[in-house]
Amino acid sequence: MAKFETQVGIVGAGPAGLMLSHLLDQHGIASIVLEAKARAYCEERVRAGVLEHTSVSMLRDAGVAERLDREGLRHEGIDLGLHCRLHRIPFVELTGKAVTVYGQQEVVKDLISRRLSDGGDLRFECGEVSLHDLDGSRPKIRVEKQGNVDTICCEYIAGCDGFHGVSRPSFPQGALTVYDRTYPFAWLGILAEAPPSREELIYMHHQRGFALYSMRSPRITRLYLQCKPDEDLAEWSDDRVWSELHARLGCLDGWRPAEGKILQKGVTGMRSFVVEPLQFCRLFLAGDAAHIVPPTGAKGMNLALADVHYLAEALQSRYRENDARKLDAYSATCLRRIWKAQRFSWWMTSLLHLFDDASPFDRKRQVAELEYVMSSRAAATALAENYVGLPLA
Ligand code: RFL
Ligand code: PHB
Repeated sequence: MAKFETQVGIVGAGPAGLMLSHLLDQHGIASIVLEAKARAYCEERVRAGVLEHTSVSMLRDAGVAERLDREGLRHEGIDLGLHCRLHRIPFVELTGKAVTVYGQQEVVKDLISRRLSDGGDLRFECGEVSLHDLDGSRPKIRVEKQGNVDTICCEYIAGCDGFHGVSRPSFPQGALTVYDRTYPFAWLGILAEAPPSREELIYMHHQRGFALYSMRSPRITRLYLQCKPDEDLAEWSDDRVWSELHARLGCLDGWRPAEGKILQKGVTGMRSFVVEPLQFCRLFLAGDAAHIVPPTGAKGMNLALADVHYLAEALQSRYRENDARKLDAYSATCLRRIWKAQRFSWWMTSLLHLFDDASPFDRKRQVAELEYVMSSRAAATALAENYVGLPLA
């Protein structure tokens, strides 16, 4: 049984927890990061792939973008597809900004390596975590592993432990309001060893269901198909996946996604979820611990980074100037941006997917909306400015 002291205890070593620990360190604030999984697991988990302009700037300002700047793929637009007609949304022309394709696990690798080389205290495979004395002046994190119990005494705790973590359930009963929406479909995603055969992403609305063409690197493509929420992967042979991708993405100009060995296959559920507030006494939630967006707007990892930007700034004011006003405003500040990202992610999802319960009126309206975005500079600009990332301030 050992006792440790730190200023900020951070639960979770995803993008939110790692970036928070790094930003705090840059301001001389100590933290300990507790992560349930092994380092290799965190570094290999394939998830998000698109970084907003805003996130890239944040990673650059924090001095952790060296590899991102070398290996990240700058994308200056996306294609929207309607029944195999493609229409480009030119981000740079409309907003002056671009996005960068760079896997979440690469961001995680870069942050872990930087924290370790800076002497950071990251504890992987930490064991069972529980939070205590949250309403006192010294909240504690208890970590139990094989009968051994460590106690981390903190001044603040950051719950960055994702949707299934312990931080959100540690709020007292009734302290949180939940806003939740599930969607009647999911995404079947594959990672394929095939060089991208186009330079930009395609978001395709198709009568067989939505499809997304994406990529990770000059060697790897990432593709998704709208499927049932309870889709059985066993029914999806590699051949069936490719033939469905060709059916939905094959375009009138003769383009087809290049095939390659399928390295990974998975089904991702779709939901919109927010809790309010993000704070209980000295516990603060950030990232997926507080909110989930459907992946259609590519916002999840970006929102997690934005939350910890605000939290690091607030803790810095608290420690440097003994000014707790930003900390008190943390929840409201984040939620304003979170709800805008929620709205955008819901809108992109509603625009592009087939809804089984849609009436003929709904379907006509949906196609009209897509045609409007494809034909109006104002509508395309609204999409572009949300996709590249709303400003942080
Ligand atoms: P994470 O990454 O889930 O990290 C939380 C960490 O906490 C650990 N943990 C615990 N540790 C200790 N004790 C406990 N009791 C613990 N419980 C959990 C976990 O092991 C984990 O390491 O949350 P964070 O940092 O908030 O980051 C959020 C992002 O991971 C997430 O929003 C994105 O991946 C969502 N997402 C996308 N976001 C984007 O910005 N752009 C995209 O293009 C994008 N595409 C996606 C996505 C998510 C997807 N899936 C798989 C859900 C595509 C997909 C398919
Ligand atoms: C991805 O490459 O995994 C990806 C890209 C864009 C999205 C969602 C996921 O909207």
